[in-house]
Amino acid sequence: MSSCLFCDIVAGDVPAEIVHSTDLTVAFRDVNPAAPVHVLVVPRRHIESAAAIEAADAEVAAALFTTARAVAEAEGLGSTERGYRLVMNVGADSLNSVPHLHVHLLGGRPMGWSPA
Ligand code: DGP
Repeated sequence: MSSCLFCDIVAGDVPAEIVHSTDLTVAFRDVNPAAPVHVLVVPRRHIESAAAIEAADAEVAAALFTTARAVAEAEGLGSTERGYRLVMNVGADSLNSVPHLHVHLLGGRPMGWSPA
């Protein structure tokens, strides 16, 4: 894909505060945080959204969640007393704005039942 913001962050062509990376994933802080901890976990390989995940993507899909857990633990959110929220937006109604699969990891404050 020629112009994708998160592909550019993964490639190092757009700066971001990267907090964790693996062979399959990169995690970086959201530029517009909605919580004290707001990290985006993305696959290195371009996948448009959660709605585009196929069975062959099982390894990378699992890696998104294991990376999110590693970030949460590193940010001090790993205990059941703290915890965190994972959000994946799909399509216009969800306000998905960047068409590269990403998991929002939100935490550091109690949350009500709203997206963030
Ligand atoms: P979504 O609305 O689910 O597509 O979330 C996209 C998120 O990406 C949004 O919370 C803001 C964040 N974002 C947009 N542009 C940049 C950027 O250039 N750098 C970083 N770190 N985050 C960005």
